[in-house]
Amino acid sequence: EYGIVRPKGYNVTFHTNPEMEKHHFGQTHPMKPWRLTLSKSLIMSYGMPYAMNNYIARTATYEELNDYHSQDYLDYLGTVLPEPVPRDVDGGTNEMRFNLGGSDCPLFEGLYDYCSMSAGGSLDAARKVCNKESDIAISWGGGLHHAKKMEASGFCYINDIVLAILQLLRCYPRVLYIDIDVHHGDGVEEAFYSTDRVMTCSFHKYDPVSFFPGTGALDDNGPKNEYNPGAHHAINVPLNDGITDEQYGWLFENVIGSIVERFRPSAIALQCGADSLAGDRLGRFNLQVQGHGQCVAFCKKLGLPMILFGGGGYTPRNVARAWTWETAIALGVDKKINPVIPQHTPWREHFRQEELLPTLEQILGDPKPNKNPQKRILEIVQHVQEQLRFVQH
Ligand code: ZLS
Ligand code: CA
Ligand code: ZN
Repeated sequence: EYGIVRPKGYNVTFHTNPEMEKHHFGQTHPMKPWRLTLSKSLIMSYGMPYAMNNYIARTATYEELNDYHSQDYLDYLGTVLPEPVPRDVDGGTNEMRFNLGGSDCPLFEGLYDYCSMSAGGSLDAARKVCNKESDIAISWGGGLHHAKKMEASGFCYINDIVLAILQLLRCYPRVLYIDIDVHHGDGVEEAFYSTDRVMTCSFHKYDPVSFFPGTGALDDNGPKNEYNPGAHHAINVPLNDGITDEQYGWLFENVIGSIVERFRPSAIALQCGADSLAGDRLGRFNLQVQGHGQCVAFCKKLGLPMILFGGGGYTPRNVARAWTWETAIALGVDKKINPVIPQHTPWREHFRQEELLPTLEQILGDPKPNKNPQKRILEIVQHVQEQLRFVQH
């Protein structure tokens, strides 16, 4: 009926938990877990579940979360209720200690369950890739790249990516982490600052004063000292407002191509934050679904085992479009997708017919002026090449 068949000898696994999507950060908060429901229903409308193995993500256990996060932090995260009575503790409240309960990282009903489901999906994905049951494993509910060992940050409480990469390191010697969310992947970078088995590479809007989190400058490449094997293993691609598909695609292929040549990763973890799309409520770029998906297509062509994570994305219908398109790319059915939205798509009213998939001329958002001079783009590529010379091969 859909013309979508299971690719022979190639396994894509899809990990989601419908319970996760029911959580709310609060009325005005930009993070809307129901964007996952919207994405999944569009993916289903195209018949894609027939071509992949679908799993309900487990909730991660306390012990699993403790592989990265501290007990202090987890214990507190597990006991806090919405709007807790502030308690006085030496040096401030626990909310202050762990950056919880502010407007970015509010305390909401079922917070601990939400976090353990997001982490559970990404851990399941990593295990399937480890035991070769999956060539590409998808965890759109994960990708929460800002969470720290003992601190919540930027809508992220538990760093499912760090936990998943720790799993991958049990069976693969070297993992390349790539982050195309519009924000800097600071939490993942920090977690692997001192190992040469993980190289991290984030593309992001960079403005140290006015754009979150303010880190990820071009010359931030990991602490440099002779005792740190992780030096030079953090790559940052700081960008300005309005970057286009063309520039971004050229940069991505150059930077990732050079990294792969030098670092020779054995697996890839790709965070596909959709807030780098044009028209995003928090984003600043001009990327279209086509350009965003091109990054996934390029990584797939490398032929390495891979996990695709979600991440940011604050204009829900565009998030659904991008992650649907990228699921199709993972399955290798992107050429078979009929751009006409199937009649029976739930929430069909969220999609304007002509806007759905990049096979039709679709422009997301009002184009912003491009503040990325070509000279700077070349400078970035040159700096990355110089950093890579320090990497052992
Ligand atoms: O990468 O910029 C900040 C920090 C502040 C400014 C905003 N106020 C509320 C807190 C202090 C300096 N935070 C960013 C976090 C962005 C996280 C991105 C996550 C990810 O995509 C991965 C999932 C930020 N930008 C925008 C907001 N916060 C923000 C916008 C609107 C609102 C509503 C709810 C809360 C308060 C009003 C809020 C936050
Ligand atoms: Ca990024
Ligand atoms: Zn983001």
